[in-house]
Amino acid sequence: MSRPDILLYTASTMNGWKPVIFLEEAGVAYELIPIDFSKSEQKAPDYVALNPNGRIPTIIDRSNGDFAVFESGAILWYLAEKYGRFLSDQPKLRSETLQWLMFQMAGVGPMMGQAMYFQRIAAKNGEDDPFAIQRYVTESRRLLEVLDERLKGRDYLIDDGFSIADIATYPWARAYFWANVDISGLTRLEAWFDRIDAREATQRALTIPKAVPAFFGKGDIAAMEKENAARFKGDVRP
Ligand SMILES: N[C@@H](CCC(=O)N[C@@H](CS)C(=O)NCC(=O)O)C(=O)O
Repeated sequence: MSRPDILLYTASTMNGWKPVIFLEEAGVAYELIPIDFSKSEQKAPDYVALNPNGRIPTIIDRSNGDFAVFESGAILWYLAEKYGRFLSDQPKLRSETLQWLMFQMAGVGPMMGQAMYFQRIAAKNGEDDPFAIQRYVTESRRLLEVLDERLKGRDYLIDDGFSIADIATYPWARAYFWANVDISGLTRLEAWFDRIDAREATQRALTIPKAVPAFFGKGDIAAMEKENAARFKGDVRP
């Protein structure tokens, strides 16, 4: 059997799941190499040669001269073009998809990521900063309100259906619990969660390489918080 074109380096995190969701939804064969943060594999020189940011995810396209792509938004865009899925060819819809993809990459991800960092990592390692927490949680809520408004009269973020904008945004927004962001009143956002919660391929992707139910308010939250805080202790006191 020939090797799949796509080699994916990833871990079970919000950014790490994005390419997994794409590949599972598209039914594309891929090879996965899990990156173990506890061993700092994402900082190993061979890996940093592929991903200069020393983070996950990264893909290699073996059918394109072992071309490496880093940054989860760029990876989704690359895969969408390669496989002709989840990105419209119609210029306006295509632009809208990329606008909402950028909105996730520049807004929802970084703000919710910092909300998570200050509460789940910094505070748990003795650096409690209520001002920073308030700032990032409030900004995250504002961004989720923008999504809620966008979803008025729409099933998905873009009018022609499930797209890379949804793929990028869902793992972050859906982890509102882990960021301690209140979503009360955001009924369209919740309906969009329900819609994607019902997508079998996306839900399967959220178990690859492993499921982390605590991000979504389920399972042993205290244990995950402890593990997560210990794993990223060096991001608080190097
Ligand atoms: N903008 C990057 C962010 C990647 C990122 O922050 N990845 C995190 C996991 S969600 C990571 O690799 N963390 C490990 C570390 O910081 O060393 C992307 O979207 O690909």
